[in-house]
Amino acid sequence: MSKEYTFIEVSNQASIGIIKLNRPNVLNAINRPMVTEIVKATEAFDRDDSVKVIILAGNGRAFAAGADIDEMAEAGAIEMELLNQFTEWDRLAWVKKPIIGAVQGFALGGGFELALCCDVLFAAHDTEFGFPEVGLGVMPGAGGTQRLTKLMGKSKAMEWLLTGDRMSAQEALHHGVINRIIAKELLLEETLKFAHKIAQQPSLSLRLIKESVYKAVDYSIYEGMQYERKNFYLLFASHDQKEGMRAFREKRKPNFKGE
Ligand code: CO8
Repeated sequence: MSKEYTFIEVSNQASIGIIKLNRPNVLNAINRPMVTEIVKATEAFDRDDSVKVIILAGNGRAFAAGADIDEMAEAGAIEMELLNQFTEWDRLAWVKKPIIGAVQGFALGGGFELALCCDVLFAAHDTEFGFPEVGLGVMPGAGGTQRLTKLMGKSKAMEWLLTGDRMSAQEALHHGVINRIIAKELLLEETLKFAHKIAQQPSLSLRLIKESVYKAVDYSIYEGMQYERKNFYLLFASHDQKEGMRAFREKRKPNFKGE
């Protein structure tokens, strides 16, 4: 466990980098130093060749109950503009390795937005998602209106964002916001199992698949397919493509090197 972080716990378990939010007294409310730490740890794992997949998790009663309201309550608009804090959050979208969220309890406001930065989301039965910002006289500011709408469509997203109502894990699953619901006591174990499964795959393929899927979210189908094709061609420059196809023909397991 690393000593360089105050608001998160960081560990590395056999090619899986794990980041746990750790402010349980305030339900992991996300203050600015915590964002800095999350981004720093995620980028460090992204650069670390021994790590293939990153897990982002909460603890106790929450993944995170939102941005730290105490930190924001007295802020002014110009101060916020000059602080420009969201450029730091934006860096999470540049992380190349798969990020799997393991969420439990409250995933509200900025906590929900952080969960939506993950590529795959597993949630415990007790998870409650929501954007209560409307009731605080504000609105989501770290991608909530955009990412939720892309995931569940305009009408449903509008409903959750305008009411501030909470969404159960079951509803989130139904609307394609999360991948799986898992018993709380097995959440980390099952997430790790999934992460290890992905980690067996050649890392260049993982990287370019992730990149291509996000193009599908933002590009037209034609532009997205051109992008996909270039990435497909690029993989033919890799050792792992030669090894993967050779191993298939020789009826043996491939030995991937991540290059
Ligand atoms: N910020 C600061 N402190 C919090 C937060 C929060 N978001 N959430 C909970 N806490 C604190 C409480 O103040 C309390 O502290 P204390 O014990 O010192 O009084 C402690 O955590 C436990 O909370 P509760 O006593 O309220 O626990 P309950 O079980 O009664 O209620 C709830 C749990 C329903 C989750 C309740 O705490 C709650 O409503 N929290 C606020 C949820 C919310 O409104 N989130 C949105 C915040 S705004 C936002 O996220 C904007 C995102 C955009 C940008 C991100 C920038 C970084």
